Amino acid sequence: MSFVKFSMFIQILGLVFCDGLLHCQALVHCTFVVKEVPYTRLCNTKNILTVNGTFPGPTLYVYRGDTIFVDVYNKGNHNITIHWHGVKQPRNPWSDGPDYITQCPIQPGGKFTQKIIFSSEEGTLWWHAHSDWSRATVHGAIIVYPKKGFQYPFPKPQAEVPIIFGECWKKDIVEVFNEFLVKGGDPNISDAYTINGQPGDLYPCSKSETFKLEVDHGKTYLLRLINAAVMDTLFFSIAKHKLTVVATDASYTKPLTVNYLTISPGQTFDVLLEANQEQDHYYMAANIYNSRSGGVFDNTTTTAIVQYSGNYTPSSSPNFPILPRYNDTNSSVNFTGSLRSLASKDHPIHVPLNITKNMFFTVSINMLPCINNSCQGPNGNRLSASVNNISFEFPTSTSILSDYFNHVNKGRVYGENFPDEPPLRFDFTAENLSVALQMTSRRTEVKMLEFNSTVELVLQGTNLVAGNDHPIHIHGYNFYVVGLGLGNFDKPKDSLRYNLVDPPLHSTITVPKNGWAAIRFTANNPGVWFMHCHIERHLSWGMDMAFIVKNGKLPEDQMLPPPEDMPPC
Ligand SMILES: *[C@@H]1O[C@H](CO)[C@@H](O)[C@H](O)[C@H]1NC(C)=O
Ligand SMILES: *[C@@H]1O[C@H](CO)[C@@H](O)[C@H](O)[C@H]1NC(C)=O
Ligand SMILES: *[C@@H]1O[C@H](CO)[C@@H](O)[C@H](O)[C@H]1NC(C)=O
Ligand SMILES: *[C@@H]1O[C@H](CO)[C@@H](O)[C@H](O)[C@H]1NC(C)=O
Ligand SMILES: *[C@@H]1O[C@H](CO)[C@@H](O)[C@H](O)[C@H]1NC(C)=O
Ligand SMILES: *[C@@H]1O[C@H](CO)[C@@H](O)[C@H](O)[C@H]1NC(C)=O
Ligand SMILES: *[C@@H]1O[C@H](CO)[C@@H](O)[C@H](O)[C@H]1NC(C)=O
Ligand SMILES: *[C@@H]1O[C@H](CO)[C@@H](O)[C@H](O)[C@H]1NC(C)=O
Ligand SMILES: *[C@@H]1O[C@H](CO)[C@@H](O)[C@H](O)[C@H]1NC(C)=O
Ligand SMILES: *[C@@H]1O[C@H](CO)[C@@H](O)[C@H](O)[C@H]1NC(C)=O
Ligand SMILES: *[C@@H]1O[C@H](CO)[C@@H](O)[C@H](O)[C@H]1NC(C)=O
Ligand SMILES: *[C@@H]1O[C@H](CO)[C@@H](O)[C@H](O)[C@H]1NC(C)=O
Ligand SMILES: [Cu+2]
Repeated sequence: MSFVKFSMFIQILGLVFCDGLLHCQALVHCTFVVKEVPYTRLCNTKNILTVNGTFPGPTLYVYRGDTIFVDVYNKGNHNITIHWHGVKQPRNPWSDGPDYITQCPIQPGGKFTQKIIFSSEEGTLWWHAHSDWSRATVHGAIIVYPKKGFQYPFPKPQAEVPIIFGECWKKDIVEVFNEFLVKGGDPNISDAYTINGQPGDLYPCSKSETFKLEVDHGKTYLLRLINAAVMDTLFFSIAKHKLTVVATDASYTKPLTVNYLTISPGQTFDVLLEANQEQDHYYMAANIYNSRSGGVFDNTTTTAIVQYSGNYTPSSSPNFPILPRYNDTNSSVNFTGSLRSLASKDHPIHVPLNITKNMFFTVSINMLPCINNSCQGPNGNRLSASVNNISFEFPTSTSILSDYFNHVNKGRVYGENFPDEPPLRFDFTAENLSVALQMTSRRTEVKMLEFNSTVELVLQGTNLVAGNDHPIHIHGYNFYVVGLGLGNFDKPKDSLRYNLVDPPLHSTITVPKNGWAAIRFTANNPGVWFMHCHIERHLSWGMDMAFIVKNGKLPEDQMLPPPEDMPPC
């Protein structure tokens, strides 16, 4: 096991342009020079919160099984926490990051040393802020190489390139967030999507800085895709080139060759790109997959360029890829449903077959009564969201983890009665659902799980208020997606069609609009682990809950003690 220390400085800077991505290689002590670079994006200049002055922030490079330490210094003006997305952190929820779930925020001027324990992850992950919506600009890639001496389960690529999708607003994200809280409706839509921090040619003021990937004809490149967008699922494609998915959420898949892919906020894909077309320049592009009917959405398109090396006369403008239409649910579900685990001798899978804990959770958009008659949700209500009709309320005085660990009187900031089932069975995906069903209420409830229980959880989307896709992310675990479908889950019928042979292993799964996903995992990582929709407005509305996985009997099945420098509330 190698122990490496990195430092991160969070600062507010003028917008900076990150020319390529800045790296921090495991085992090598590296220094970043933080500097301000004048930059005008989307024809306006503003300040953004970053790590080390770059957007996206620095990439962390580690080997499978490494443990690293990151000293996070908050030199900005906002409370912040950092989450290591998709890193299971065995027995160590202390460094997981979601504010008021596992820690109090790092306040301006504060510092927190986070210990990040990698275990079976291998591939692409990412880190991001986990407090309010600051993750919009506070994020970066994590690349987990195979252990030294081991190879990828595919031919070694010529080069590896993080492709990080972002989403930005002309206004400060804090203003957008605060206005959203006050008005109780949908937040303003974004003004642009980005690839590695750049909106691309199709936006004003952005052409010259479009991200460019130079390729040699005949070589293969590993693209490490990360959707760090705040709200939106994206379709992605490269003109005239096929993409071969080889991993998702840092777990290998059977090679899946596609013309486009769908990537939800929170998800990552490792994708091989073979530079096998005519020497020329080609667009890679991403735009929204918006499953919600009606309403406005950001329908702009972000682009980057794939540029072949050599002497040739390129076509006058780059070829443009064909992307599915914004409302093409079939294309979205078809891609998600086509993924399979590699499930090889070197990369075996362990799907729980004997289930000891069955749960069924509805994920819904809801409404709350408006207390001051000025809310912008439907019928003057406040928009909200829930899991099993409980709209999650964040504690404010301490974290759930701290309360749990210190055996504070049960019920101080959370209850232990999160239900296994929704309070009411109804036709979840019916076209017209009564307003009475759409209302919800707010509470802080967790689900207690016995150590080592084998869990099946069916996540059911509903059509309350507005059916929508929900990319559900679970901290501390990844899980096998044994089934996925549209409509209401029908256990006798649908469970017969489960894939128990090579289901994909995810840490974020998109529950399709008016559809369901069935997942399985073994609850062998003790701690407090947040589960939430990775669409930020849904998270803020309460589409969240937490699991508390109890300690096992053996010392190695128990939570590690807290570090001494946990940020205070
Ligand atoms: C961030 O910047 C600090 C100070 O400039 C530097 O020491 C550190 O190595 C950088 N962190 C990473 C992850 O590159
Ligand atoms: C949100 O959009 C409205 C209408 O376009 C505009 O008046 C308002 O200033 C915007 N707010 C923010 C924070 O961008
Ligand atoms: C309405 O109530 C919400 C929630 O308490 C509050 O955030 C908002 O400021 C209020 N709006 C007005 C106009 O008073
Ligand atoms: C995108 O939205 C704009 C403004 O609402 C509209 O004029 C345009 O037609 C839309 N484009 C597409 C491709 O839907
Ligand atoms: C998608 O939207 C177009 C109009 O923009 C509409 O004609 C089409 O029927 C929609 N498709 C689906 C599957 O809703
Ligand atoms: C989507 O797929 C279903 C089932 O394959 C089919 O019935 C439906 O017509 C398709 N919808 C569109 C818009 O292609
Ligand atoms: C995806 O679409 C292809 C072609 O229409 C079809 O053969 C395949 O079964 C679909 N897969 C899923 C998972 O829907
Ligand atoms: C399944 O698990 C239960 C509870 O742990 C146990 O009693 C039972 O023997 C197991 N069944 C099989 C087939 O392993
Ligand atoms: C749903 O409600 C709309 C408007 O009230 C009505 O036109 C439509 O027929 C209803 N659909 C169903 C399936 O009841
Ligand atoms: C959810 O709970 C609220 C009260 O908190 C109730 O009014 C509503 O009918 C419930 N909805 C469902 C779908 O259970
Ligand atoms: C947990 O499950 C694993 C695998 O099924 C088993 O090897 C181990 O003994 C179990 N531990 C406890 C404490 O039950
Ligand atoms: C920052 O965090 C502290 C500790 O939890 C809290 O008291 C304070 O209100 C927070 N500040 C803001 C602006 O949220
Ligand atoms: Cu959601």
